[in-house]
Amino acid sequence: MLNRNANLANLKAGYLFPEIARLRRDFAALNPDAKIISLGVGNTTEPILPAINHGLAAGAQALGTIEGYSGYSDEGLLALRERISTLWYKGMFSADEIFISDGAKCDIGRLQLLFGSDVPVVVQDPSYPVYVDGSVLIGAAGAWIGTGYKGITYLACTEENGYFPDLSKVPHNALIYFCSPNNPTGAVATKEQLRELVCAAQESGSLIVFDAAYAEYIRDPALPKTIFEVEGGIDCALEVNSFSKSAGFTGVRLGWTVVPKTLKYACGARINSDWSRVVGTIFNGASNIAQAGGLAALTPQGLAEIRELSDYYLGNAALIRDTLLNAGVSCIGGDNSPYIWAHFPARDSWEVFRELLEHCHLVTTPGSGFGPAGESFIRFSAFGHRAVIEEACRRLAAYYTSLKGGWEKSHD
Ligand code: PL4
Repeated sequence: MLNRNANLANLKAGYLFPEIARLRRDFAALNPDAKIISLGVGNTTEPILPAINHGLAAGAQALGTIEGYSGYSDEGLLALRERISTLWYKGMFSADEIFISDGAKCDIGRLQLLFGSDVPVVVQDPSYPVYVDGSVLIGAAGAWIGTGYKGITYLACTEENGYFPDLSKVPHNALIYFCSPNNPTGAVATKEQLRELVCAAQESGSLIVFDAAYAEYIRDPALPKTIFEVEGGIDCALEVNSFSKSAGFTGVRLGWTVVPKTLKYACGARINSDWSRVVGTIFNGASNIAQAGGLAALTPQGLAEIRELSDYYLGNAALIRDTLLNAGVSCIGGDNSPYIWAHFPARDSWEVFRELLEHCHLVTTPGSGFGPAGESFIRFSAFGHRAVIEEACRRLAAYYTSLKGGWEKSHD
């Protein structure tokens, strides 16, 4: 019999989102008449808009013709890489610094192979659980000690620090995961804050993995959409991004990673060359149909559709946020991101999760699933059909009204 990879045994619990899906199933089995609404997993719900969908369909059609057929394209279509460079980065990267992927999450998992198991890992707390769980899988997280892993530095992002962490705790030569707009808090770092982050990385010899999966939700033009807007970012950061939440490609699967050639390891070798080697070895390229859709998404019409779709979800977010605020629940996010981060002081996140499921038949995500600083918070996702979101808001409002005296008083 084979030994189990010891790193797997180090995982504290099941992956957050399947756990939530399991709890939903259990509740539905016991309450078959309940009309459960999910504001939990950040999964898109709206149809792909026409110009982008036409790109996908045309991509599929082309495969049935001699001229249009294509096979493997490991590194991604040249035209797509060039368009991403032009549109997102003002042409500052050559095509061989942009790698097309099957999604940001998949690249985050593969990126961890570059740095081995000895690298100190830094995360915003709270943050998307893949950064921590992926680090556990490659043996970089160490043992579980109470509320976190020994090898991970958790940088608390709280109301007190405006959801931007104290960077003085970044260890030397670390891998820093930084997500803006942040999942789950919805907070977006300002340009000045990203400058601080870049300085902290440079001073500590660290590398930033900047996750910009929600950048298309930024509406405030003063807020940066990429780490490369900040001087020095190119020397200490790589960036992952995705078509999932912008074009509705959560199921189609398409993303990209920028690995500037300026990035080097301590030994002087180029990170870009190793990344090319890693993806060339264990990834066979994104679907050519998805890439045809990606190209369509980056035409003027496609970009207008991205805007329309993200506006729709931001409209949902505003409804949820206003409902919570009217009920006296303090929350942030939802203005430049599809998530609302709601505070339930002194409450256990999972307890609030169960309460919302039982009383409102709403599935949410408990904040503690995103890190220790997420305790007492609940993340509400704004992905859903408008009518469903409105119904969820009615239930929330009715529930809080029924608590007579308000949410906080009934839970003192
Ligand atoms: C549930 C900060 C969602 N099964 O679709 P991808 O791979 O291009 O992007 C995934 C991703 C990357 N970076 C951030 C993200 O928040 C996400 C998606 N997160 C959520 O509810 O937090 C979907 C989660 C999915 C998963 O595990 O990713």
